[in-house]
Amino acid sequence: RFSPLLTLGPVISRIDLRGSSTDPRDVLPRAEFDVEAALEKVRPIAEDVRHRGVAALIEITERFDGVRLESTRVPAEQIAEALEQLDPEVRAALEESIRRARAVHSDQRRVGHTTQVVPGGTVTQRWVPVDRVGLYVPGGLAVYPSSVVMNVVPAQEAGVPGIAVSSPPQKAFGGRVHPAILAACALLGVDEVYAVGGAQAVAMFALGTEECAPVNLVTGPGNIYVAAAKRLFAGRIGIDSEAGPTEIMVLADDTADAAEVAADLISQAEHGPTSGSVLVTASPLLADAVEAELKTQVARTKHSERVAEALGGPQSGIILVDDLEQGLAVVNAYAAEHLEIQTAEPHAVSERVRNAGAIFLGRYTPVSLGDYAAGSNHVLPTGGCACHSSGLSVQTFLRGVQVVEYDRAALAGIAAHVVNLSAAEDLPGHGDAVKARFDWTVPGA
Ligand code: HSO
Ligand code: ZN
Repeated sequence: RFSPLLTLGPVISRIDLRGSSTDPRDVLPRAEFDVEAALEKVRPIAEDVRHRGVAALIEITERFDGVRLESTRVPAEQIAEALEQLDPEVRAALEESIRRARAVHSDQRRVGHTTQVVPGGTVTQRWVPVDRVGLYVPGGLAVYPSSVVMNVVPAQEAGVPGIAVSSPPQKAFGGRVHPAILAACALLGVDEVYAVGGAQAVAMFALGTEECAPVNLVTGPGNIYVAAAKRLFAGRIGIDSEAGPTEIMVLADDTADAAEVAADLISQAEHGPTSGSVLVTASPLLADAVEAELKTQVARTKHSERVAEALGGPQSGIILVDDLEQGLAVVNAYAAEHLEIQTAEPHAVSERVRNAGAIFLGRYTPVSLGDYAAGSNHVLPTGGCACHSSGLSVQTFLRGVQVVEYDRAALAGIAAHVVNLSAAEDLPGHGDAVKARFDWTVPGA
């Protein structure tokens, strides 16, 4: 295969940080992902859905997806049919992926805990699933039945009673949601599916329509318009983090295999031209070898054009560092969605990583294993959000509720402190609410 992009310049840029104290964030910008600008386009869509519900969704879908829907809800027969027609090998793979994800996510369930603060005074932390979630599954350059698994399994393991999925209808599949996505829903026992994509799907979930009851929380990755719609409705509903383009950072030393590292960098670049693929190494030898491998592998990979664009973009690069120490500084500053550690002692190195969405240790743990079937979740914080957010888990779908109970003696024991603090904040009514229980006199207050 010949890709014209490959002849333009180096397959990936080289950034030499050796002997320099430059902040790596300055040399490796994230791909442009201007959610604010997308908000302008999303607002009128949201307003239309608010006022006209299903009629608006049908019109918007016709405009953006070129599909005229009868109803936004996918009929049960279509879901069943998709499962019947699913390739048996894909079915077996999805079933194993679901099994492993369930094993991991069921272990994440939180049990409530009661703390006895003083005799007669307790605080119980209770974990309650949200009532209803909307899970978005993108269409676009690829289809993501695996993302159905990654959204639905933690919601189910959290005990969410109402689970709805939405995904854009595909012209190429007779105007239906992609059959692999429908089949994944069927395997997971999800029967509430909508053929709506983009910002309009988030608006449908957040506002509700004649066909879809409003949800409490929307999760799942999507394009910039989906991210903008999540931002628009955040507060009214809960959201997971706004998903940006996929990223992989590989921290490697001389012990790494250049062909494998190159294949891993390409695997995530395959998601689209704005994906970020970064190698961090103190070994110029490995850097050269990976670059050479990228050249040959990019030329023969199926989606070479978008892979070449992603690798050639300013968000990708090979970063040369002095040593592991500086490599870790780069890793922690970048806060990658996916971090692979391909070094002699991956465990020890991993202990020193503070910022990463998920960490993949050693040669036999490529990111693509995690994308499909490790049991881990593949909906992870991108764009540096790993320094404050986590990937999807059971916890995403739970709320903590504190249940507080003090008896008379326990309240008496703390009453003076409450009254004195309320006076210090000039909120004496707070203190009075305690005093009222003790004939308005509290010793020591
Ligand atoms: N790497 C993507 C997930 C994915 N890969 C789905 C393939 N299918 C974001 O973590
Ligand atoms: Zn992937």
